[in-house]
Amino acid sequence: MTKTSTLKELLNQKSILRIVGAHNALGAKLIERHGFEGIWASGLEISAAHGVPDANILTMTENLEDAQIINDATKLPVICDCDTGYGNASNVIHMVRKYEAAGLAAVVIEDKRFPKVNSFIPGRQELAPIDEFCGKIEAARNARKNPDFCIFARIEALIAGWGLDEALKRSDAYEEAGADGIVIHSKSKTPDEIFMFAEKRRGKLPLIAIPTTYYQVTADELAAHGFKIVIYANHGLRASLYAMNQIIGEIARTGSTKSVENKIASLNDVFDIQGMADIGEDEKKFSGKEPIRAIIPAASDYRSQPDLRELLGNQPLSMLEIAGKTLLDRQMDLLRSAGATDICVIGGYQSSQLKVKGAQIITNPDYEHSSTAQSIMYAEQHFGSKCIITYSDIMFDRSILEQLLESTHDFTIVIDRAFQTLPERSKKLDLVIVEKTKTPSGARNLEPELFHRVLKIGKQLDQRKASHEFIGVTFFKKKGGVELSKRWKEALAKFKGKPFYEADSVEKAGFTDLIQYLIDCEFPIHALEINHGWSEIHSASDIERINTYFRNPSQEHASKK
Ligand code: SPV
Ligand code: MG
Repeated sequence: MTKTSTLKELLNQKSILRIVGAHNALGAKLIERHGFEGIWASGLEISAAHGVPDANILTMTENLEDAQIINDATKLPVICDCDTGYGNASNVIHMVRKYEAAGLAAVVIEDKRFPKVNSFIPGRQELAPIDEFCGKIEAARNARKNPDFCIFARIEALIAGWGLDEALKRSDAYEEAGADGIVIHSKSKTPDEIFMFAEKRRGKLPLIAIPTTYYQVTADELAAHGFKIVIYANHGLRASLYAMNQIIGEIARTGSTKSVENKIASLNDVFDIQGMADIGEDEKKFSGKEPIRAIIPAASDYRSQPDLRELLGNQPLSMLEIAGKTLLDRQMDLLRSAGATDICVIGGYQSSQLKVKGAQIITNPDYEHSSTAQSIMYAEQHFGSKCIITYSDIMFDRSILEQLLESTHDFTIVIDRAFQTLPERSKKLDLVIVEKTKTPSGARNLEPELFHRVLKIGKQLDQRKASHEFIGVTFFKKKGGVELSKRWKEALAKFKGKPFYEADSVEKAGFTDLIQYLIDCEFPIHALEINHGWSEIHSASDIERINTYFRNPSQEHASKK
């Protein structure tokens, strides 16, 4: 349904229509939210918003542009204040064509001389001769394509001090000329003269009141006196002028915004009225690019590692500085450079010391009695349709993430085959056994075999049988995340207080225990095979090596591009 027919339909209903003035999209949206039936694109509001007097200083084009912005922001029909029609009958013809084509519901033209001034400015309120104004109404009728596009005639006789009889005479003439409604404007402090007008006029056209000076009147009283539309013409503008003045003044006086913070709309209110939520939804639906999320479980207390105790003091490992930047910031840079937009860090030990910009921090309050599986599951809400998990005690090359994000599998971990060639490390490694490759022996395989199917994962696997080491980086899609949540809940219920794979109890399960559970539940876990390109940070020598790597600018450039 077009807005012209909406307005026509509303006019056929019995009750009075309540219309509120706006000068921009924000006001229009608020008016709609509060359940009004339409919007008045007010000349006073629009000119004030442009910082100029309401005296035909703005051109028709400028007024139309703002009316269109208002119209686009709302489903409500917009009735446009078109002053005197911007000139003579020829200007009115052009104006009606433009306003109708723009999808506006109605125009109001007033019977003053061009250039007009606002009706509440004393002095210069000059009326146009009746015939001349009737000519404008006829021209407007003639110019419109759709008879539902309303042309309302506004009588300024009471404003100009010409009295009730002149107003009534004009009402008859304008109805005769084909107007669709009559605005009877008044600057009286009471509604008596417009009530008198309503009682005495002979015509049948819908009557419109603009109760600016006789503000005590209610919509019901106006309806009872035969009015069909009430326009609260300028209250949004005056409200915002008042509020802005108060707040800006208070900031000037106090030298801070502290005292005004709870007197103003919150940023969330602003985002809400701007439709930020819709944008998020639209982007999800139409951008074709799923947002990449990331989780960094950083809850562990590493002080039990002698090398780290001294370096860390009582900081979490993530706050360790590596070549002038914290480990956490380096991981954030890496994740962001691979396209992760939504990063969540799970704190635990000294989580208040986790300082990071642009990431959400969630705390695992039970970090001392739980482990990585529990910490990761604290961020369950964060999984989404593409999610990277990276342990907080590793650094790796960006190319690994790029390859990982190419995985077509639901759940992919990164495994390194170089571990077998390295000297033995003090820490127990997360070992992996993958399915043997299916390539017939002796034949070449054109496609590189990057991804393997994981059969076993855990610290207690036989090192001679293990083919790879899990580096602590995982990527899963929606199905993988759903499976992870489901199996975690199931395991918690089934193994409550009991050993769970390599953990003393399910509550203390490591992430690899949970992955093994998924494998045993026949959920396919795949692995991206790499050869070096990463390091854990567990000892003074690890730190030294990584510092050197990042201090060498050519290497840093290569890894960050
Ligand atoms: C306007 O809002 O611009 C009007 C109504 O014309 S009033 O200012 O009350 O005259
Ligand atoms: Mg006006």
